[in-house]
Amino acid sequence: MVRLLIIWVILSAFGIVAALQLNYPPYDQSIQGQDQASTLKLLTVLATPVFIGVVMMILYAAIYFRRTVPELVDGPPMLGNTPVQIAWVAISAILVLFLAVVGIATLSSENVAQAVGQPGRAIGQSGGQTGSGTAGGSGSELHVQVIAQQWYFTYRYGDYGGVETTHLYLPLDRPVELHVTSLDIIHSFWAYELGVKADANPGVDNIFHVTPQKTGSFQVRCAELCGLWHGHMADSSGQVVSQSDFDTWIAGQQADFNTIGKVVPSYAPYYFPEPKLKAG
Ligand SMILES: [Cu+2]
Repeated sequence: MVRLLIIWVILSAFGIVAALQLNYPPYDQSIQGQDQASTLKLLTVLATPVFIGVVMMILYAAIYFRRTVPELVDGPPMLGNTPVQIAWVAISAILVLFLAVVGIATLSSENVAQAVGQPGRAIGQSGGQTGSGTAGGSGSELHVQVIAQQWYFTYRYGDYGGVETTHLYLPLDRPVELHVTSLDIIHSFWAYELGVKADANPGVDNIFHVTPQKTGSFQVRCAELCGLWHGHMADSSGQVVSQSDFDTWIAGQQADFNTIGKVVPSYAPYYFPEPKLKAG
């Protein structure tokens, strides 16, 4: 038992060091993604000694309690082992209670309180402010509506006159409030590197918060089987760019939108399917 314990401690130490070295998805392109990665890291570090202990017990039993000749009798009945039971319950309780404390502390932290505390808040003003490239100021929260439809995503920027775009550009280090909805059937908006995965339902305004902290592109895909060309909805990407690059880009989008915007439905918190339009 002592020898096994020593081996377990040594292997667990190696295992924890290895678990700390790994990079955990969804990595660190957004603050929320980094939070998810560090939670995954914590769970992996805690689970490593448990996993190693279980594997060691299986190997030990397979080697030392192996039956060498065929026997048709049962082994001696074992009716519990008090020290093992106490250790088992105590270690499980400590791990679970520790995770409960971590979970409660995280839930009450500012980030999460902000994310869940404002359901149903009105999306940025529709109409108006069409000419301004820095509407809402560069430090304030940016409102972006994600519209899923068969079979692509479009985006409307509520703070910029509801301009509709085919690519998702987000400014660096600025909190973004994503309003995910659908034009037709159920989709799922999945920006993996940002740590965002949100149901996109017609008639529903599903709110998610994300703060990009690294420039670069990220994948956008649909994570809900949504018809024949569902796979096409994986063929899309977004960009995190500096605030000045974003201002230039959104100004160009607004110029384009001035001509096409007349035939696009007016900006709304959510939309409903229009079977007649689709059929015709
Ligand atoms: Cu879809």
